[in-house]
Order: sequence, then C-alpha cells, then structure tokens
Amino acid sequence: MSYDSAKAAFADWGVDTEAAIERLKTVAISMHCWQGDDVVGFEAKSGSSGGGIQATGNHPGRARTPDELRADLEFAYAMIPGRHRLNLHAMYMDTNETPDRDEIEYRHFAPWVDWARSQGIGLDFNPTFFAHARADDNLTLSHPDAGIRDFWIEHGKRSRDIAARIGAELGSPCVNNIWVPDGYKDNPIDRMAARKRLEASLDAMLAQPHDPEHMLDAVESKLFGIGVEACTVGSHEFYMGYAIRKGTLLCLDMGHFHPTESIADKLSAVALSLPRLLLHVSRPMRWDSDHVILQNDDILAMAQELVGADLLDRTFIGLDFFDATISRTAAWVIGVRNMQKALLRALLMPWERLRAAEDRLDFTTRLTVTEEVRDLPFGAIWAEFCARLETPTGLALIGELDAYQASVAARG
Ligand code: RNT
Ligand code: ZN
Repeated sequence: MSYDSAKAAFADWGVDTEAAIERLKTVAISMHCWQGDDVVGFEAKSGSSGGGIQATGNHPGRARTPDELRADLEFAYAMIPGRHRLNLHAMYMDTNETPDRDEIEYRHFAPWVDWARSQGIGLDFNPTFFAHARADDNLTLSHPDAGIRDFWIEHGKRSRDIAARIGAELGSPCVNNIWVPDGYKDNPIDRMAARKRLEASLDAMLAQPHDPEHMLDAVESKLFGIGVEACTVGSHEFYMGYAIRKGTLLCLDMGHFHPTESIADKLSAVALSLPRLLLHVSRPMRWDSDHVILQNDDILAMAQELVGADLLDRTFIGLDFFDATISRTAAWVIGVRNMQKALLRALLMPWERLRAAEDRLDFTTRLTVTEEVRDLPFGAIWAEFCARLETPTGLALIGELDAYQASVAARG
C-alpha cells in the first residue's frame, strides 16, 4: 500500500501520520554496548560476567576490541532510522593501561567520546559492579567489609566523574545508571543491615553534586538473580524510596519484576513521584533472560503508556538484552527497530476517541477501537519513516544484515 493511501486510512480515524512520524524522529534510544560482545568488556581479564547475568550462545563474530565494537555499532546505527545514543559500561574502557575499577579516569574512555562526536551521537554510562574478583560473593556496595565497600564506592565516584565529563564534552546529559548485583542465595538473617550498608554506600557515592546538564544519576532495582534467589538488597521498594528521597532517576528493567507484573502499568504510578525515569527495555523469558525485544504485548503496552501518559519527554529509553545465539549486530538492529515500531504504533492510536470512550464508561467502544485499529496499514507508515531516514526495510534490510554478519564471521 502507498504511504498516501495509508495516511488517508489513518486520517479516517482522526490520526495524523505526519505528526507521528515527526514525533518518532525526535526519540533517541540508548543502545547498549554489551549486546555486541556478550557482556565481556575490554579489561585485561577473562571469564563470565557474574552477578547472575549471562549471555548464552557462541555465534561467530563477537567484537573483541573497541575498534571491532565501533565498526559493528556504526553498521547497526546505519540500519536503524534516526539518531540514537550509545550506553557504555565502565568495563568497555579503551586504553592500553590496565586500571583497576577504582583507578578509572576519563582518559580511559576518551576514544569513545571522540568517536561519539564524529558520529553525532550521545553517550550514557554505567559503573560495572560485576565481573570482578571483589564482586565474586555477589556483594559490593553492601558488603560487610568496609574495605570492599570503599573500593566500589571509589569506582562509583569515578564513574560519575567520567559520565559528567562525557556529558559536558558532548553537550548532552549522560545518564549514569547504577546497578549492583548484591544479594543472598539463601535467607539472610539481617536484611536491614545489608540495606543500610547499601544506602550509606550510595550516599557516599552520590555526595558530590554534578550539573544535571552533564550527568544524571539513575538507580536500577531487581527482584532476584541466579545465585541471589533469597534476597536482592537493591529491591524495587528500596530504590523507589531512595530515588524519591534523593532525586535520582529510577531505572525500571522489564526483566526485574515478577513475570505477572506489568512494568507498563508502573510508569504512570512512579512518574507521580519522580520527574524522570530510565527504562531498560528487555524481554524476560521465565527469568531475567534478556532476550531480544519483540513487538509483543509487553513492549506495545510500554510504548502506549509512554505516549498516552505523555512521558516520552521525561523517560530515557535504554535497551538491555544480550543474545549470543544470533548475529549480534542483527540483535541490536531488530531490538531498536522494534522499540521504534512500538512507539510508532502508539503514536498512531486514536487517543481522543479512546479517552472519550473510557470517560463515559463505554468499554465496548474502547475495546472495539483498540482491536480494529490493529488492522490499519501500519507497515506503510513505518516504511515511509524508514525511507525518509534512508534506512532499508524488509528484504533489503535482511540482505544488509546477512552481508555484514558474513564479513565478521571469521573473527576468532
Ligand atoms: C542486570 C541489569 C543490568 C545489566 C547491565 C549490563 O540484571 O539488568 O542493567 O544488564 O548493567
Ligand atoms: Zn538492566
């Protein structure tokens, strides 16, 4: 179907496709560097990520160096319409030096900033509290040993300084997201002591104020992880209270709640108490498995809430998944595009008609409308969006993805 016919079909429902396309152009999604190399990073070490997170699979083509990762990222961004961001983790430093986590400095990340500037993209940042000997017990900021806590507090402080400098260099606030794996495999005796230690460590880490034009702190909760089944110190309640009291962003990861909970439902609730939110859009399957996101009900519901509750301007959208059984570049491209498609579908909903039906308790009409508009020619609008931003779709996209994967498959 041509764009003009599709535009007319939406116009019949009172939906302006041009406005939707223009709005979607302004949404930058923070693409996570760690899908490109199975959460390994570039420190002088080897081994698994630990902390209960794990990429599974051995598809050829894993990026082994910062240059390989940047090449893969450049390809992926070329396959994604619009201008987006890169979400870096501290363990992705680019340097010949071998600083420990409590020794990192801006210069170890400066090549990423030069590259981001050349690409015209913004950067976000994360301290790395896992994949390290001092995190092997799945206790970092809440460790009973003050020496270990201090080590991680120093890492967190340095990460904030680096993130602030990145944001200043690029002229765009760098979201610095704090996730720690801390928890207990079996029932702890003193949860309160652990949570008080985490709180005190966070307070020490966050004590130094930074210009919000350069850096924004975020804290990420979790329900449980492999090896920390009984208690996660930084639970949802812990961080929701902390974020409200301390004025940080709250990060909601879609894999970090009970599987029957709707994370979309939480947005409007927490947004009443928090001016800004961060999302880790992910797809948990039976556990926090971090599958590549689909255009499934969970993602569509999330996008609908962002649009319907008018939260797009105060929510930072980051992705968090890692699949090593498929082309890693294709995983990025599919995931980011699916987030955009979900947002476009939400932007193309007849909101006024739906709200009016709900307000007069006409739930029949509300349901009829949501189900009928699924049949509108969304694909033609998406194709037009991609064409205007010179990005391939369909078979042409698959050809590009295949050719790039073939070009990296020989990496060792
Ligand atoms: C882990 C958290 C966290 C990590 C990244 C790599 O469960 O989701 O966000 O995935 O920091
Ligand atoms: Zn996450």
